[in-house]
Amino acid sequence: MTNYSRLAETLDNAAHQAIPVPQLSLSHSLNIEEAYAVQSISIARRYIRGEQRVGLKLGFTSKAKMEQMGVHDMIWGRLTDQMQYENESKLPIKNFIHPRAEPEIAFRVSQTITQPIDLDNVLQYIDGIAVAIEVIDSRYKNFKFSLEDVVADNCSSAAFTIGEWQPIDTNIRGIAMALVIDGVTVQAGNSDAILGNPFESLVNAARLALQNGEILKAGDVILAGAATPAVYLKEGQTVVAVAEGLGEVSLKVC
Ligand code: OOG
Ligand code: MG
Repeated sequence: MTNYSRLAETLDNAAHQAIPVPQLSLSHSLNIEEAYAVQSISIARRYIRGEQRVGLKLGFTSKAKMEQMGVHDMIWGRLTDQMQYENESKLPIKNFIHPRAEPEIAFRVSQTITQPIDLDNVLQYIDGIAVAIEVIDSRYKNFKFSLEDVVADNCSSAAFTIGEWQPIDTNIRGIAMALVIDGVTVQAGNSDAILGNPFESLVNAARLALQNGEILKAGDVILAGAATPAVYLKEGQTVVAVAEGLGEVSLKVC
């Protein structure tokens, strides 16, 4: 029998110590439910250390991301307070293995979500929309993984920062999104690359949360998934995510 706790400990230690480990799938044949069980145990270790869950993220919600990583299913993971950085703050690269940044849209939940929501009523459940940077940092060597590997690894979640919250009537359909490093646009995309409509990401996050007993409540943050491929970060860089109409948000890699 597979020892999920051992696998969870391996991944949690890899994240904590910033030392990569071999893909679990090289030695274990986990199915997707088992991979989520490993994720849950590994995040529980963070909660025991005092970290708080502050929201959820979706991954592989755009073709650009799926193609970059060779993985073809939507995935979800947990975000904790320790992963959150202030806008314009320093990101200490030594805390990460091989971090990459991607431009994202963040939603802030306004009330507990107790039933599935849809595109017609999503706005009742949020009170803010913002541009965000997600820093992903696979705990696997060479940033290579199967779908089950990445799910067990909390979908590579490592850090994020959120720009100023904007009113919920701010347009996010078909807006330009970009990642800019040291003044050079290194990735550019469109918000509708996220499931055809970024609000779909919120609908799916709510559904997945309900299915998995992760109650979304006021103040929780949802990261919708990147519209563009992610880019490796290096010490000394300033990375900025820009989304038309939402403003920008940045981190200094140090
Ligand atoms: C997995 C996380 C994917 C996104 O926005 O699609 C993700 C990875 O690419 O390592 O965060
Ligand atoms: Mg992401």
